[in-house]
Amino acid sequence: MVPISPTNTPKVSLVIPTLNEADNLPLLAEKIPEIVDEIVVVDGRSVDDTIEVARRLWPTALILLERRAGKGRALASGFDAATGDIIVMIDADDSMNPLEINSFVRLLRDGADFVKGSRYLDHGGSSDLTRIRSFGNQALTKTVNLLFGTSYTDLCYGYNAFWRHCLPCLDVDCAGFEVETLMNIRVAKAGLRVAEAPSFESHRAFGESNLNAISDGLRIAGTIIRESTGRTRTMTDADRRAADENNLGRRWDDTQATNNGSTDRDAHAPLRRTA
Ligand SMILES: Nc1nc2c(ncn2[C@@H]2O[C@H](COP(=O)(O)OP(=O)(O)OP(=O)(O)O)[C@@H](O)[C@H]2O)c(=O)[nH]1
Ligand SMILES: [Mg+2]
Repeated sequence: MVPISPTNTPKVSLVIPTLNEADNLPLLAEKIPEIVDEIVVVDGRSVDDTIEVARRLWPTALILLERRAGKGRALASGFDAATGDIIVMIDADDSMNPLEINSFVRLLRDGADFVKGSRYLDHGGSSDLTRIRSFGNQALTKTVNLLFGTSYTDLCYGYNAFWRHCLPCLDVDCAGFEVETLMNIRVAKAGLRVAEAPSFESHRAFGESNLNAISDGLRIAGTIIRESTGRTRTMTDADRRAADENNLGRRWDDTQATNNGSTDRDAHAPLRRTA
């Protein structure tokens, strides 16, 4: 199989769902690391200046207008549109530290198929989780671990990164905040190699939360039940061989990655940023 990128350097796409995040996007933008090659913003019909601000910050970004509400739908559209070898999802509200993308990508290149952020590992944490949210998340995490044989420490957290070859197994087909749960369960059912990375979540900088602990908690519980009885898209041997070929982390080494003296960072058109 032909390597995904001509220089054996994975292209990294960042998918950002937005709903009225105009004030937060500049804070997020200033921390996005150089490793990110492509930005895909999926807006859920914001009524503030989110789209204009996104266009100004990232003139080369792909900005999608999602007709239907819901973070799950937004991410599904963003994943479809992203062209990277590695896809990272991050919230727009400046609650997640974009610099952590570097450690997520390192774990992917070291052999993981899917890396999930966790606020419960050493060096992770949250100044945002309320007691009720944390209790619900822990209960749901334990339930998933029991039902699907996983050893996750954090189920309902929206900061993840994965190789493109995970997309058919993820097959994101849900509407709302149950999306992280759905993805975490489907990668486990598919037998993908999942790693957790410590992540620190802050309080959103501006604006209101769109999540309702009770109604969204119930949707997440419903997703767990459906996934425990529903279909499984496992990796075939051919899928696994293709994934291993594509998993550049196995073969990648900094010295080999240079191409005629240029560094791997030169290999992709740099993401244009404006102040
Ligand atoms: N496109 C789109 N994005 C959404 C929608 N709902 C939420 N988002 C985005 O999804 C991300 C997570 O939503 P939040 O409202 O921050 O949810 P949360 O992190 O659980 O809540 P807080 O802890 O209070 O921030 C943010 O970037 C939102 O702008 C939606 O219906 N459509
Ligand atoms: Mg948030």
